[in-house]
Order: sequence, then C-alpha cells, then structure tokens
Amino acid sequence: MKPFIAIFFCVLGLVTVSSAQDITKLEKIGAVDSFTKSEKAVVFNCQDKSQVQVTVLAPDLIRIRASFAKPISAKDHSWALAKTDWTTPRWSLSETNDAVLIRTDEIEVLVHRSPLLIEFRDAKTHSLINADEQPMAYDAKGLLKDMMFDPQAGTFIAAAKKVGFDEHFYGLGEKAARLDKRRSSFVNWNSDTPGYTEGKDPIYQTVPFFTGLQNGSAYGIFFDNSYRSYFDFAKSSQQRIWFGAEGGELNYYFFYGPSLKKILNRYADLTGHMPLPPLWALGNQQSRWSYYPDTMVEEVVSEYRKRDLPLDVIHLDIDYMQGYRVFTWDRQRFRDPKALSEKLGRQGVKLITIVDPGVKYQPVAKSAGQITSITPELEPQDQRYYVFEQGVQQNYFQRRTNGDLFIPRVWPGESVFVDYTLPAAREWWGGLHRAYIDNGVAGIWNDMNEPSDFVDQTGKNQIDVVSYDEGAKSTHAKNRNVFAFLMARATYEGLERLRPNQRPYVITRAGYAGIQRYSTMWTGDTNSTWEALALNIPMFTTLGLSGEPFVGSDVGGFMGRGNGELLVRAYQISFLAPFCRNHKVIDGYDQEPWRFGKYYEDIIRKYLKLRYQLLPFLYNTLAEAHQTGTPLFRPLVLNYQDDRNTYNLDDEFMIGNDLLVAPVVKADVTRRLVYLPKGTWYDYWTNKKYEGGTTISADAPLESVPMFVRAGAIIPTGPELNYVGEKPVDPITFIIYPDDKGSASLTLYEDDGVSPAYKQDGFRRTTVNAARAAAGYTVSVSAPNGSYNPGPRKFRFLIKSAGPTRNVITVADDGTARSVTIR
Ligand code: MIG
Repeated sequence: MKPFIAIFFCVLGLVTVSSAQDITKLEKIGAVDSFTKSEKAVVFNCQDKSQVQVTVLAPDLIRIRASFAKPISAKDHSWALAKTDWTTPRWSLSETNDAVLIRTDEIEVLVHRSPLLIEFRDAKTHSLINADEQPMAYDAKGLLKDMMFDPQAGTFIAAAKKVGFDEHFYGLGEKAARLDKRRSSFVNWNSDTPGYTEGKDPIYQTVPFFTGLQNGSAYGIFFDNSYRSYFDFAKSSQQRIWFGAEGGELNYYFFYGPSLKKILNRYADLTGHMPLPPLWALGNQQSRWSYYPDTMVEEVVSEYRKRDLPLDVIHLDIDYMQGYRVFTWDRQRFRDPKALSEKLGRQGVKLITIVDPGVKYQPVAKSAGQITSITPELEPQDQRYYVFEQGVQQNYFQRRTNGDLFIPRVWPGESVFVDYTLPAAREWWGGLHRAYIDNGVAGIWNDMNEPSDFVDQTGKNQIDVVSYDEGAKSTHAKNRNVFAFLMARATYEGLERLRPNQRPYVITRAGYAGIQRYSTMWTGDTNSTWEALALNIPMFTTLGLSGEPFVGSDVGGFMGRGNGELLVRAYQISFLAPFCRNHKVIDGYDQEPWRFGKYYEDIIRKYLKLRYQLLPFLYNTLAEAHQTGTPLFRPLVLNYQDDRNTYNLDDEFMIGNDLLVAPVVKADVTRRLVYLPKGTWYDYWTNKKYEGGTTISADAPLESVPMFVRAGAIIPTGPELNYVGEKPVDPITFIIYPDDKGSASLTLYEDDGVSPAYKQDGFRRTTVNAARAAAGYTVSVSAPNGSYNPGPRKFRFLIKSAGPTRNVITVADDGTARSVTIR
C-alpha cells in the first residue's frame, strides 16, 4: 500500500470505532418455542431460554424487549420515558405455521419463529416497513469484551435491520455530522469535546433515536439504552443497519408514520413534550467566558442599548463564583448580585448563571466557625463551603465501589459529583438554586455535565463510580449518559418549586433522550470557522428530528478568532434559531456584534431587529413544537418528505412550514443555489414569485440572506423591540402571501409568555383566513379560543404580491369573529 493511502486508512480507523464490531459473529436469539398473550403484550419463549416481549402501546407504537438466555426481568425502568400508562388500542393476534402476526389498525408485527425475525408492515397495504436482517444477538462468548468500556458491567447486544436501497436516516440527537446519516456510524458516550469538527464522534449528547425514510414513508426506532451504544447505518456493511450497546436490555420502540411529523409527535408523547420556555428565552442573548466584574457586565449591556441592538439576556460564566464554587458569588467581583440583576432588569436584561456539576472538595477547616447566615452564597467560603458540607452530611455525593468519595478534577480543582439518581439529592440540588433565584437570576446554564473530568475524559477514572439507580446500584457504564439528564431534571424541578408562577429556563450541554422535558440545549465548544458554521444547519435540524426543538450554537463560534463576515453569516442562521446567543472562549478575540466595525454591526442589527419583529411567528412555531413535537428549525425533508430532492439537503432550512432560508456558509460568496420545493414561493426581500420544484440561483450579498415565504402563508409579526416585554405587541401585522388561488391562512398561538397557565387554557388561538374577492381580498378572523386575554390592540393586514406592498388595513382586535375587505 502506498504510504499516503496507509495513513488515510489509519486515520479512518481512528474515527470509525464501531466498524470494530462484527455483529454477525454474535450469538443469535433462539427460535420461538411457545408464546403467551396478555392484554397488552405477547411474550415469546425461545428454545435457548431467551424471551422476547412485543407490547402494543398505540396503533403506531410497538415496544420490543428481549432478554438473552434468561427470562425478561420484572424490573422495568427508564429515565427517558414521560409516559408509561398507554391505553392499549385494539389489536389482534393470529398464527401461521412459521409466524405469529400481531396487528393494530396501523402496524402488523410479524414474528417469524425460526429463526426469530421480526418484521413490521403497514396494516393497510401489508407493505414492508422494516425487517430484521438477522435475529437479535448477544455476545455470549465475550468476543467484544476487549473494546468495551467496562466488560464487567454488561454484555454486548445488537439488533440488525435490512437496509433499503434508497433508505435515508435521520436523528441521533447531537452529532457533528450531516443531515442524512446513511453510510455513517456513530457512538453514544457523552463527551467533552472542545473544538470538535465534522466527523468527531461521540460529542456531548446521547439520543438513541432515529428515523428511516424511503419512498416517502418513514418509521422510527428509539433504542432506550443508556450504556455506550452504537448505530451503524450501512457503513460497515451495505447489507444492514445495526444498533447495539455494551450492556442493558435490547429494548426498543418502533414507530410507524408514514409521516415523520407523526413519528415526532409520538416520540414526544413517549419521551416528553418540550414545555414552553419563557418568551424572553427567544430574545437575543450575549455571553462571554467570562464577563466580570459587575461593572463589565453593565458596560456590555449599556453598549447594547447605546448601539440600538436588542438584548434580553446576559450570561455569567464560571468566574462569578468564589473559586468556582457553585451556588456562591465572588463578592469582590459581584458586590451585590441582587442590585445588579435589578439594575439590568430595569434595562430589560436578565441574568443567567452557569452551574457546573463539580462541587469543590473542601472538608471543613479546623478554624471554621458556625454557619449562621441564611444567605451563605454571599459569605466567604474559604473556611467552610456550605454546599460540600451539606452534600457530605447527607451522603449525596458519588462514591466508588469501595466506598471512597469519587474525586474528579474540574474547575474548582478536586471536586465531587452529586448522585442525581437519588431523588433526595435531586431535591436538594434543585433547592440550592435559591442562591441564584433570590438574587434575581432568571435562568440556569448547565455545563461540563458529560460529566467532564480533567483527570481523564474517557470515563475510565469513573468506571467504578456507583449510582443509586432505583436500588440497582449500578456503575458508570450505565449512568454516564443519563448524568446530565438527571442534573437538568433536578435543576428544572428546583426552579419550578422556587418560582411556581414562572416557567423554568435551563440550558444544557450534555443530555439523554427526553432531555427536552427539562432543558434546552446548545451545541458546545464550536470553532469560529466556516466549516463549523456550515455544521449549524444539519446539527440544528438533526436535533429537531430527535425530539429537541430548542437548540442553538455559540453565534460566531466559540474557539479561535472570527471576523465580521463570519459573524454576520452566523447571525443569518442563528437569528432564526430558538437559542440565539453569541459566546466566546476566555482567550478568544472579542466577538460582540460591534467588534468588527460599523459595516458588520449594521447588518447584524438588521437581523436582530428582524428576529424581534418575527417573535409572534417564532413563538407560534415554538408552541407547535411543544404541542406536536415538530421542531421550529426544520430540514426541508420534514415538510416535503415525498420530495427526494430534500432527503440529503442540509444547506437550507425552514422555520415552521412557511419560511425557507438558504444561508451562505462560505467566505466571499454572494450568490448561491437554492432548492425550492414544489409550490409557489415569494422572495422575502423583493416579493418576486418563484415556481418551486427547481433549483434557482439566488442573490446573497452579505446584507441579505436568501429567504423565501411559502405562498399560502401568513406571517404574524410585531413591532421592533429592544427586549421582550418592552412594549405591548401592538399592532400585530399579518403579512399575507396569497397562493395561486388567492388564499392564505394561519392559526396564531399566544399566551402570557411567562407563567405555566398555558398548560391549562391560558392561551389564545386566533385563525386568520385570506381569500381573493371580486375586488381585493377578504380577510376573516375567527373568534379566539382559550382564556388568555392580551388586552386591547390592533391587527394590521398586509397583502404581499409581486412588487411593492399595497393593500394594508388596520382594525381593532375586539376578540370577536369578523371579516374585512382589503381593496
Ligand atoms: O472547560 O465555563 O462549553 O461555553 O464558556 C470549559 C467555561 C468549560 C465549556 C463551555 C463553554 C464555557 C466554558 N466551559
């Protein structure tokens, strides 16, 4: 082999960990011997004493659970699940000589007896959706022990599926990869990976859920297993996809669409619908490692105001604490945190503080006096640190198998981690947030929660750390991937208790499936490079396809030195991402919107202002994500899954159903190709109409990112704002983009934006329909439903057509159904 090729394959070998496992060599589950049927499930008893349980949860949701050479355990627990009490739908069972057929109104599950192969079919057409390529398998002989994180903790298990000739794969949460996962393989093992680039795997999060799409028809598989897991989408062999894990159960949920949106809705039912964050979380955010002292924070905020740049949130990174002690304030740097938050609050800006899992290891000094303060977070902690002390007293910190405290090294130096699997420890941790809430902090940012350990980032230093785990007392191999999830849960529930009338707002770096119930996320330590910027689009859309709708990335990139052009192009993506926060590493070149001169700042201002005007539209789409599981930030395939041209399209995205954006992610480019799906599209900037189903060449000067609105849409917009709540959203302007028949429609969702009242009926839904009439257009507004009352305000209706906008009318919104004619 020529040396350069040898080097190439050597590098390839390093990144493709999973190609090491040959799952065809594993022991296959035995043939079916007998089966028993209960009200919800069928249990198959195999010749090798294995069992397979097929449970009917919903007409489009089936659970498969297998045990190898032993009965299925009576214990059945998962952190990820939000719903376990499914009402069993109608289903039936029938038998043939070689198979057992379980049938709901939507899916047929065919369990072939020998060999035991499971097949899913469409109940109406009987066409194949997905089929086992080999029987479920386990590593009976220990062939794969060498590559396992902890061979003591479990046995490798795997399932293999046939792969379609033109099948495409989406999901797996946070991956530094392109949208379509076909011909790629991945590992899930939450890892602190600063400066990651495309192909780096694993990174921070684990979401073992994917969808397969072929010929417009989709299914989903959620492999609910927190051990280090593997997904191979026809990479090591073109014959199969497979997934497996280094322990735990072969336990997966099978979803049938055929629509992706339907699968995402079911996945949200199963693992949790994202609750609505406060509306201000959609505001612009600014961060830096780290802004201190307090006067520096004030300076940044006043710079924002002076420069007429909107801002809702400023973040305090790790230097606000006393020697990185969580739940404390450095009083030299932040003399009076409450006064600071109040002062910022008067300018419409909220504070978010970072909270890491590492609690400084600090036994009480001999000379220490008693703690008497009821606000210990403001007192010096050098003699005794209240958080460490309380945690030790109550035995909430993780220990090794031998009983020693586990002492990793993180920012405070020697530290300890909480065992968040303990309900009491979670409650304690949640309550500690009083140290922030009482000082006016509005949201919490969880970092380093993979959990990162400077001693070793592979987890080896933590291998024998025991977690309570519902009495199972399991070790790191099982618990690493759910650590951040449980920390976020503790945080979210703590905030709920501390401020019951306000929606919690938590941001996390790591997570596990279901994390959307407790936290929003950002994509960690990216680079300030064009390559990293290009990854924003497939990463945001992939997270959306994995049940995590509230996503974003450090705008401008975290590591390294950016420039004005890169920063502008970054804002042209993130001004529509749910989480829009500029953030920079400690030694990085400054990156606030004004740092590269007026030319760039002016363009950034334009997009930030546009974001605030679009808030009614963004919030509407976010509410849809909460209700239906369909994310705000979408790949085109989610809206056009019958269109093969969208299957691997990941340099464009859509916000909701109506806005298509084709950003520029390369230097010095002012024109690009844009694929427009079938239908009519309006250029957002010029109103020029395009017939879709084709690729166009669009003008993309630095000032304007190509954006297109779907004909038939109505985009609700509000006034320009410096921050959310600065003034009433009045008037609401409905920008109407008639389709070829002259119609357009929208249902607008609104609520108070802060309280949990929306979970009852504290919302308002108003439907607006526009239709071409003899002279002009008729716009009808429904009587709203829901009990939220936004107060008096005006509606403006504005009809877009090619050329300049004419046809505007303003009416008072009096909460009744009405119809107006626009000439
Ligand atoms: O070891 O808190 O991803 O956003 O600024 C680095 C300091 C720790 C990593 C986070 C980054 C944050 C930084 N943190």
